[in-house]
Amino acid sequence: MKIVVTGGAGFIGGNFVYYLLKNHAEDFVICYDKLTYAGNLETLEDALKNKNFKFVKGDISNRAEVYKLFEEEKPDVIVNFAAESHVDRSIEDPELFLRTNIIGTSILLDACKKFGIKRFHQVSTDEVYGDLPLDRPDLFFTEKTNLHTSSPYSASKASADLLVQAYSRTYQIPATISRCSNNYGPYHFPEKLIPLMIINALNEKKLPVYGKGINVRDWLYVEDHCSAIDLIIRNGKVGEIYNVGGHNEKTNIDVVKTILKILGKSEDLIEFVTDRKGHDQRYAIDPTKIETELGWTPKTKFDDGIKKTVDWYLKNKSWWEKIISGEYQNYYSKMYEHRL
Ligand code: NAD
Ligand code: TDX
Repeated sequence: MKIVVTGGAGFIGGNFVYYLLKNHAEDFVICYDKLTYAGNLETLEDALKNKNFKFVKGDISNRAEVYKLFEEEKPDVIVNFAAESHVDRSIEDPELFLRTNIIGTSILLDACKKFGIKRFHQVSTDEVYGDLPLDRPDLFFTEKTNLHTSSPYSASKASADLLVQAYSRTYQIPATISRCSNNYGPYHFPEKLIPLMIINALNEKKLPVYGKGINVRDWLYVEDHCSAIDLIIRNGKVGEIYNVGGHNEKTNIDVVKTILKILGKSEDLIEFVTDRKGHDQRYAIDPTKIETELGWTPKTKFDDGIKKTVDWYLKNKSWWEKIISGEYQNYYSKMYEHRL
């Protein structure tokens, strides 16, 4: 199969490229990526040496570029990871989120309709379900939970999901959707909680915890997300949605303390700062459907995954040092100075 991975120069897309190259030598993988601030060709350095891999620079919201990709490559499968993915950035400036996440997805779907496709897979998120209250640990998101978004980011992802469902029904695009909980692991951009805290702790900088740090996220090691998507594109039923998560709920403050403990750093580095606007309280996925229908199970326990992740950041300083020495510094001042 010829598989196009959009957004493959980012965190999860990059890990998915490696997952495919390692587990499916029979497939040919194309990464299609605009290389925004979050896209990094260094993430794909080893993939670029593989004869079964090719990189194409392009924007999913540029119709001419997307149609050219389809004309030239005639892909069998599209896995759409390409997105603006950071909630805090969406709160500052929503427009780009609408263009990339909604218009971009619609253009990919138009291309599938025009040129044909065997499978279009949309990588969505648990954030489309909104949040759950902290005092109801018995509640979980299922595929039947109503969409109820909180941030411009989650609203744009929910809109994209609705378009995928509409194209699937109206034009018979063979589409599937996965909605995963928070990922962590190698190549995670340091604007997100876990890599930001690891890197700040290594640099003896303060660790900015929003609010009281009691918000809960359901963490999944990125390779387990990749194995779920791989199963869905091969065995998943067209038209279906699959929730992906490993019952791994942690408060933010617990995650931060765990990272400090692994690194042997003091908890005095923690600094409670102004909360995120509209901050979702708790995410928690019920993965029963993908477990029972497709036999998916997550392999990495949080205690092991977080140690592997910290270790990766220790061994790959050159990957993140280049990122944090550039434009990232302006981003950091803009996002964090006013929170103190
Ligand atoms: P990321 O920000 O690390 O990577 C996004 C990638 O998309 C980058 O390589 C970027 O260059 C590329 N991109 C952005 N706009 C583009 C455009 N217009 N055209 C082509 N490429 C473009 O994001 P991530 O954390 O790897 O998330 C990937 C996908 O998974 C997103 O769709 C996100 O909504 C979803 N998701 C993420 C998580 C998570 O915890 N990170 C959880 C569930 C779902
Ligand atoms: O500096 C910080 N301090 C802090 O307390 C940052 C960056 C985050 N937080 C909190 C906010 C959240 O409660 O940590 C939690 C996790 O924050 P993020 O890493 O920004 O992730 P989140 O908002 O949960 O969204 C992530 O999971 C779902 C991804 O970024 C999304 O792309 C995905 O859809």
